[in-house]
Amino acid sequence: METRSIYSGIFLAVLVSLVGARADTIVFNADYESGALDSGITGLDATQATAPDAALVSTAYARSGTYSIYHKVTLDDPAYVSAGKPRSESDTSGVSSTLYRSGDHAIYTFSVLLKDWQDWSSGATPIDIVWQFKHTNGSPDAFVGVRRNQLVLRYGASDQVVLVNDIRPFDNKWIDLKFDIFWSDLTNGYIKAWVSANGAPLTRVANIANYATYSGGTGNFGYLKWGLYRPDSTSANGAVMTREAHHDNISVTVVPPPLRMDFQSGQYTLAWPNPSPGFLLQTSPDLSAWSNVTTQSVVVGSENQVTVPASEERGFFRLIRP
Ligand SMILES: [Ca+2]
Repeated sequence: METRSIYSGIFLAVLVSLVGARADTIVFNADYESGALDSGITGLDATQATAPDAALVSTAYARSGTYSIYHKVTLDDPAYVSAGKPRSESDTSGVSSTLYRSGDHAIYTFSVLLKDWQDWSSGATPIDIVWQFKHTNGSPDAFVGVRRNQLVLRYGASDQVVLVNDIRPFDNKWIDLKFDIFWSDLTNGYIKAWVSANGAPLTRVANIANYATYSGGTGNFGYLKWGLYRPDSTSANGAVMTREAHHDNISVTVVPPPLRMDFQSGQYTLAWPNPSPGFLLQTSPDLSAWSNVTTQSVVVGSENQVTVPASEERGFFRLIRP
């Protein structure tokens, strides 16, 4: 019986990791194929700007299917201003599946097309932002924008990674981006970034590790914004008056925290990082019907732990964010 229990434990451990690896979940996908400004997603806001062409669903360019979303900002025109700055941005603060907190791990993709993008030649160097990981009540945790003729990722206090060194060959071409981010208010966060311009292979361009990724603001969550935000661009500093961008294929894939298991003295201990906000431990006898583990987890060191008796010959566990 003892041998059998140990075997069962090993078998289970293998399967736990298998379930964990398979449990990545696409929780958000805006491809605009509904033809609507919210891509058919309740709570997805397209813009706060009032100009009729501040945000449009467009068939002029599409990374997938027929449609993308188009944003436009013209300086010195209040119809392209919101919250006091020239901007027109989609905003997921009303889409709960996209919100992130310290302890979350997710993979983000989006494609951006810089429409007839006028080159920078000299003078002031404002940044035109096309994507934000926006922390509430404060600065973004990270953002992507065009400065001079480079597509850059800004993160931390004022750190920067170049994503595309020269965007000038890529006017009206799609640039695909992928970010793998562990959000943390401690020093164990990371951002990995990949870029593909105009159909080239996806290439790793950033691997920023061991810093507090979740530290831009003091609010209790972050969300996503895409479009155009031109915080430093003015006609007085010679910035290009009108900028336009398309976005498509915006997705969020939630990666569950790693689940670890020990077997000792006839009991299984399941452990995963604390905090892991929103995640529930579930069990299944057959990988088909899943139910929540009702035993309350306890915090031990940096982990949540649940101990369950090894009374069944087999069983499966997973972490899931419903
Ligand atoms: Ca599309």
